[in-house]
This record gives sequence, structure tokens and C-alpha cells, in this order.
Amino acid sequence: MYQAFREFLERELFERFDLRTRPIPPGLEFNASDRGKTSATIRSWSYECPQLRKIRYTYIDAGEMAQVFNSVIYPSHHYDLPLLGIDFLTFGKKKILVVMDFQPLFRDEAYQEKYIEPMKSLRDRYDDLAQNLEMKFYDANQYFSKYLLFAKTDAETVQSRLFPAYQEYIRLYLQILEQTEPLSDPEAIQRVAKAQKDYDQYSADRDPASGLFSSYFGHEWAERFLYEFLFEDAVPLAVASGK
Ligand code: BLA
Repeated sequence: MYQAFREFLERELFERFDLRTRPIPPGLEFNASDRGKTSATIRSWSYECPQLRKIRYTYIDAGEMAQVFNSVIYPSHHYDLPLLGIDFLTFGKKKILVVMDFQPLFRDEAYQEKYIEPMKSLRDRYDDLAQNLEMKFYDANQYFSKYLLFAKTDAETVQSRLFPAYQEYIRLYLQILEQTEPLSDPEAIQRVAKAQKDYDQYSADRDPASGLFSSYFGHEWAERFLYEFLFEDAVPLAVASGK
């Protein structure tokens, strides 16, 4: 269902950047489960280049039970750009939830103006995909912008509306990256590094997918996937609290 989305992202990135494969820890790149009624596979890709220190995307294919495409792009610490976050989920025939955003690292006016306002006209044209739904797991005021796409929708709209919106968001993001001057002040660079690390911790602590990973692939694998791949700069809660 989202394969064309994955292929588009891949093509855009490979055309613009000199990408190298970024290693994925052993055993986490692919897994298959036959625990449920239908079999499920999970496959991940990761790349890097001088401007983007971590590109990762994951596809879960559990046939009609679940189709998931999830991605985060982390710029180099020399760019204070938001992260590009994508989470497209289809469960069964009915439930489709799509989220896409430039996930801000900072919340000051100047930052909003520079990195978030450019999304406005796009978001206005895809108003139907920005439904102001309430967040249960995350806090909309942390690492989400006011122009995020967040919708409960249907398969038809995924093709007719989400696909073009997605392409425009990605192109805009890469265009902003190309126009942004890298930081040179070590303190500014440190601040970005810290904000990106905090994003990983925040996301790992709240990730609504850990139950899903556990149910298909077991708790141990799920924990490794979360803390060694998806959000590798986060430490597990029990460790963080010293237990
Ligand atoms: C929600 N994301 C969800 C849910 C799941 C995932 C299972 C809950 C759906 C429900 O309501 O039942 C799945 N999250 C995943 C998967 C991965 C993951 C499969 O990290 C990893 C492979 N989530 C992101 C990113 C964004 C994001 C990058 O990982 C940003 C665009 C957003 N996901 C997001 C939001 C929700 C969500 C906003 C709704 C959660 C809420 O209500 O608070």
C-alpha cells in the first residue's frame, strides 16, 4: 500500500545525495513472524551522507492486517533543520492513520519563521489531511509543528491526496536543506546534537508501536529494535532511572 511512497523517498534521496549505507545492527534489518493469523515481515533501510546523518525507514507488511511505512530523517548536527517524520499506518480494511511533519527541534519565533512557515501554503492546500486530531501518546507541542498532516482517512485518499502531499512535503524539506547554511559555532552544533538526542529519548519513551513490535516479533526483539535502531540515542527507561 505504501511501497510507492518508499520508492519515491528513495529515488529523491539517491538523486540528490551521495548516500552510503548506514549499518543496521545484526538481526534488526529484517524479521518475519508467523505468530498471528497472517505472516508479518518488517524490513528497514538506513543511509547517511554529509548533510543527513541518519536516514531510516521501515516497512511492515502484514498483508491485510497491517501495512506501515515509518521514516525519520535526521540532518547532520551542523543543520538545525527539523527532522522529517513520517508515520503511515493501515490496520485491517478500515483504520488508516497518517502523520507527516517537519518535526521542530526548537520552538522560538525565529525558528518557526525559518523552517515551519514555509509549510503553510502546502498545509493549506491539503487541509483535508490536517484534521487536528487529539494526540493520545505524544504531546502535540513537542516535536510537532502546527502544520503537520495528521488524518484518519481511507485508501482512496491515500492515493489521490496523501501521495501528492507527501511528494510536496519531501521536496520542500530537501529544498530547505539545500538552502540552509551549515552551522559553524560549536555551541550551536552541540545544541542541535542535544535536541536530536532528546527527540530520540522522547520518542522511544512514548512510541505507540512497541506493543505492535512485541506482538509480532517478541518483547526482546522489540526493545532492541527501538533502542538500537529506531531511536538509538535513547536509553531504555529502566536504565535511565537507574533500576
Ligand atoms: C501513532 N504510530 C502510531 C500508532 C502506531 C504507530 C502503532 C498508534 C496508532 C493507533 O492510534 O492505534 C506505529 N511508530 C509506529 C511504527 C514505528 C513508530 C510502526 O515509530 C516505527 C517503525 N510517529 C513516528 C513519527 C511520527 C509519528 C516519525 O514514528 C511523526 C510524523 C507520529 N504516530 C505519530 C502520531 C501518532 C502516531 C502523531 C498518533 C499518536 C497519538 O495519538 O498521540
